[in-house]
Amino acid sequence: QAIDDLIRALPKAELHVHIEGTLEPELMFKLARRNGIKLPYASVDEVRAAYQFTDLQSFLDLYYAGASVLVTEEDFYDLTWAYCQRAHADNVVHTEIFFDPQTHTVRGVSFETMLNGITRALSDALLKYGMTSRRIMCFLRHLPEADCLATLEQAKPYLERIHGVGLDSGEKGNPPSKFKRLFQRCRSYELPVVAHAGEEGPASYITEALDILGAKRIDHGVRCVEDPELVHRLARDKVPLTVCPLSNLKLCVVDNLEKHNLRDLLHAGLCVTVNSDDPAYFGGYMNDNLLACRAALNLSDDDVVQLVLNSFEASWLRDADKTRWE
Ligand code: ES4
Ligand code: ZN
Repeated sequence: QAIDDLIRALPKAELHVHIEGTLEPELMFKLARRNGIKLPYASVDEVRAAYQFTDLQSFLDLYYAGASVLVTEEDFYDLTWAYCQRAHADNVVHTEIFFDPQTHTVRGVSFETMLNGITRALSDALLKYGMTSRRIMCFLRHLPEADCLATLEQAKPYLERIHGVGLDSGEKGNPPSKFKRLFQRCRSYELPVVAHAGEEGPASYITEALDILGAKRIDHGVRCVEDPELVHRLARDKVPLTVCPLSNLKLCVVDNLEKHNLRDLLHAGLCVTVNSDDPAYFGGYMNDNLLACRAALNLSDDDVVQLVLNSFEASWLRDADKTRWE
């Protein structure tokens, strides 16, 4: 189909991808062997077979376990470079990558190790592909606010290399209001804020992310439809939503892609974008997500072009002072 060729050919920006979620089973095994770590799986096929999730938590358990193979700077480089190559194949020309320092610092992996590996791969992607990027540090919301505040203090020497902050992990029972002081401090450091909200949690978490955390972009946000006034506000204020359709499907946020509200939200005038979230776990990178939505929701050429334009509009690409050519 011509529209599918258009999807593949268009240059795109990815705004919602967890670098730890790009760890393909093959690389997981390679790094486990390299670091002498024993995995609870016998083969790559066994790992893939385990990826049958019932909700966000059932995924997070495997995602955090998988990340334990990431130890050295080289590991973070290999992970990030593999993602850049794969994203480049999808004509992703700009990417804003989440990383979860708390997943690694608890195991004794330093900020220096993580950031050096990630940064070096992203600068190679700029040199080799012309791919621009940003790094967004996410806090794990299942942990106490005090732990997150300590992580922010640990990050202080590295803020030159961190373009913004986010909030991820288990949403239910961990409302944005739990992190009011943390994000107040982030804003005092002039770090732009994004937050996962309205993925599994209620629409009120989206409102809290905007009003209490000062989020300028909402990750997922699909449950906004439960509050029509909020939908109106998101459209009026052009608050971007970084939607991840195959993620929503794999984590049973929607029963099938035909029922996804992406197209409705787009037609309601919201700045909706399509992203891959944790592509190694959810079975699809950027183009897979767009192609699946095109088929399931019968998207038009105009819909596809609007989604892609939105990805650049919602990006931090035009914050030119934040472009660092390292
Ligand atoms: C995540 Cl899909 C999703 N939701 C919340 N936190 C996450 N961390 C990695 N993937
Ligand atoms: Zn996410």
